Amino acid sequence: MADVSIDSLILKLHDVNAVKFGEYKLKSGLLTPIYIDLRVLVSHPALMNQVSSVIYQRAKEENLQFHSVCGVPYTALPLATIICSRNELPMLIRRKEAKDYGTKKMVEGSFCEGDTCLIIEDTVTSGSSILETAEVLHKEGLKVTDAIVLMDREQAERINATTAQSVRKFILDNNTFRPKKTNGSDAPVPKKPCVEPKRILSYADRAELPKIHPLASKLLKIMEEKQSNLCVSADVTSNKELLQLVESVGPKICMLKTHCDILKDFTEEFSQKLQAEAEEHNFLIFEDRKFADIGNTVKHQYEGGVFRISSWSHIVNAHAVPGPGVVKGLSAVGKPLGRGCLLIAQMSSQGSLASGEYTQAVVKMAEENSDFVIGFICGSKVTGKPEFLHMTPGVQIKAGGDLMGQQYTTPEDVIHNKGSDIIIVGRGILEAPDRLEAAEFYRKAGWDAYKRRLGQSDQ
Ligand code: S5P
Repeated sequence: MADVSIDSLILKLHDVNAVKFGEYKLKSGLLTPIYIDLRVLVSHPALMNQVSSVIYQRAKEENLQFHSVCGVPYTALPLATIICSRNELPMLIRRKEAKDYGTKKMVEGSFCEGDTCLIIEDTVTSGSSILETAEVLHKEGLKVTDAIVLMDREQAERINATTAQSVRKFILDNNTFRPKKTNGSDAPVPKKPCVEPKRILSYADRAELPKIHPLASKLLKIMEEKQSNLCVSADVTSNKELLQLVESVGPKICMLKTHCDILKDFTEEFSQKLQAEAEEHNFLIFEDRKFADIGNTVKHQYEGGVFRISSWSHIVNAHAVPGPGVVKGLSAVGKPLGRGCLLIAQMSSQGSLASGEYTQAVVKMAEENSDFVIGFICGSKVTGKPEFLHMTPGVQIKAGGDLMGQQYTTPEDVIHNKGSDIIIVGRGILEAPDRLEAAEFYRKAGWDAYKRRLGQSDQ
């Protein structure tokens, strides 16, 4: 790769208005002699190549050791692509937003757990977008020890000179950035060939994790024992029909999901019968109540009223919209009883607002309350932490949806491609001519997909 003259690069950046000299007012009100905006770079391929070369040279000068490169979206993404393509380095793409239900892995590309990833960024002010990217990579098990930044905007904007010489100085002086909030060590990591693919833990392995919640562990053991990652969504309207359904599909499922408020004749006696069925057939009960109020209110809704949900349901779920108080309220009732909660990180319905940053915030809330939150309702894996369970509704073998926004995806897609753990199937089974046969079909489809995920597809 040809050496790039920094001076000529600065002049060219100036020519395309990526760097402007003059007097510019910052958001803070201060005046600065330099203004930097590298987003225009994509329209100037020769310049893109030069900037990429400067960044890569810097990585070589610093003798940085890494297995892959990730550009902070969006401006640095094409820069990382050029660097990786020219130098035949593996690249990873960090998804910035994951808009569509179920499409999101947050990091695209192949890597091994513990691999080191170098972050590339065009400009930096506070470093927050680098840290954000580093956190996403960390969640997936990657180490981040270094980031290369073309320009430090804060330092550039503070300098008092208007000459290219000064710009040259800060490009050369300030473009290796060490994210502080990472768990990775600062010591250079020896580059090792990625011989072993990232090992995917089995349900049984996860049941034994030291930090696993006892209820999550119990569910994972049931799944392994019954070879079932199927949860039937018992959306029927009478106690009798629900109990008949459970007697029939009980042996096929790891969990039964209820909506007790659609039952026309719910009684305490019925809830006792349901618990007995759960005991007999070895499954957990998940009341899909979707709590979404302040802590004090959900506490009453969970414990009292007609349904007394906490007395019979092992698992409940909640929206994170109210903030962590909703978990605190539920936890006050459920934790002493050994219950667990799922947070709704994404929804299967069209136009759902639970995506992107919201989903990320939900994951954070779960991590901060892992003594009660055992997992997520989601379209795909939202965290790399194996202690959390991922449960996905909107599953049917035929694609499509209903007339009210429901969107379906297949067991193979949910479990194998999207990395979720449990398929939740309602009408796919309830509307089948033979519910037991349909339950066995979905159990097998979900389990086969899980085996393929583990790389045991021939079993
Ligand atoms: O995002 C969601 C979350 C849930 S819990 N989408 C959903 O469909 N659900 C629930 O899963 C929904 O309330 C219903 O009980 C079930 C899906 O039913 P199906 O008949 O469409 O499979």
